[in-house]
Amino acid sequence: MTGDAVVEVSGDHPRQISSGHDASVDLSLVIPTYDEAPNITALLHHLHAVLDAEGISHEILVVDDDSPDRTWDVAAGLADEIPGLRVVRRLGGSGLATAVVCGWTHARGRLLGVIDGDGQHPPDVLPDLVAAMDDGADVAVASRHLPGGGVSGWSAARRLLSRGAQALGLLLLPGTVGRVTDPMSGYFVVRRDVVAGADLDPVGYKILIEVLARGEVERVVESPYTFLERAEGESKVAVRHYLGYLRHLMRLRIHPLRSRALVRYLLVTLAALLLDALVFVWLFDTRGWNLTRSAAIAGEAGILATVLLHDLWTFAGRAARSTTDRVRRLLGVQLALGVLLFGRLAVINGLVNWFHLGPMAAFLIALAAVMPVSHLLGSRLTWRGARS
Ligand SMILES: Nc1nc2c(ncn2[C@@H]2O[C@H](COP(=O)(O)OP(=O)(O)OP(=O)(O)O)[C@@H](O)[C@H]2O)c(=O)[nH]1
Ligand SMILES: [Mg+2]
Repeated sequence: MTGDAVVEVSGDHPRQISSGHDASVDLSLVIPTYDEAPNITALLHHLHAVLDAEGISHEILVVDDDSPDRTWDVAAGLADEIPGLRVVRRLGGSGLATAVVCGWTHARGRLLGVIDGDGQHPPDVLPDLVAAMDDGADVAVASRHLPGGGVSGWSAARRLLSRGAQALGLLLLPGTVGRVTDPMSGYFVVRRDVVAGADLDPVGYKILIEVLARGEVERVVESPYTFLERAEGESKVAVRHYLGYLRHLMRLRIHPLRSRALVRYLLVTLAALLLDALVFVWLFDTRGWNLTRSAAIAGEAGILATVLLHDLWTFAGRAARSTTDRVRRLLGVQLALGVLLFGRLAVINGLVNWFHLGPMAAFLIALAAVMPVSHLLGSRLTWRGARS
């Protein structure tokens, strides 16, 4: 009796969240489940009642990893009573965070949310989160660590582990983990377009960290809540989840090395250096201009090429596109690279005057030594908001 409410998908489901949404659905709430049959019915009724009472148009997507206790089947049995309920039965896949992303790829709403399926996240906080989103937040997080929030019935060891994990996150990813009081929260709402272009690739449990690290997040708002005790069923938290968390942090730490943005970064740098060299050869060799002037103008050409290419290509669609932003970036790169350009001129002159190198050799050495670092540094500083 699974009915039409169940969609079966395979584990290696695409991760791309589309940018288009259905105007009639405000919130798409995903509930990742594994063996939550004893909890899911009460939770679904409670959620539906709260959202209905608040007049929030919604759909609820239960994403179940083919639970042995047939949670998906139990949930699907409620589809007639709870309009907007859909069940995704994932075959051959596992993991809380990827289940959430899978649910979001099936979602139709303007806002994408997530809540645990075991009743530990009180549904009554959901309207606060949606209200924060309506007030302009990019992400609204339910937090245990704000005044008014907390955990009930956690042992000292579990509190310590949770805080330890947070501290580790702060150490490795301060710019991401430090943005919220409760980065471990599995209860939050995000605007669709914040994650639509992002390549979400989470490991383990901590989907919020993935969203904060890879999404286009400007404004985060938190609401306090108390993490309730699990009513029925068993926790799935195991030692491997702590290891998974560590792997997740490391992956995000080095993620610029894997991202498409970095490849473009490097190509732009290379192109700028090439242009720099060509302009220098042309001015110095062909036109016969003096060394310092040729090197300065060549360096400037490289800087302008960097700004232009990053804006039009590397971060196209990501960085803010207004003229003011462009001017701000141009000035930023100019400042950062301009200082190093002076350094380069000094190196060139030093090599020629003190080490008696030929001007071309001196130029090339300075180009190779100073400019790649400065281009990367300048780009890094200036496109900070682009979060590569
Ligand atoms: N689809 C799916 N859901 C999962 C998976 N692991 C956990 N979940 C669900 O994710 C939610 C949170 O998991 P829990 O095991 O309750 O983790 P927790 O709430 O941090 O820990 P406890 O306080 O011990 O319950 C629950 O709804 C689980 O059923 C998984 O591999 N796949
Ligand atoms: Mg739980």
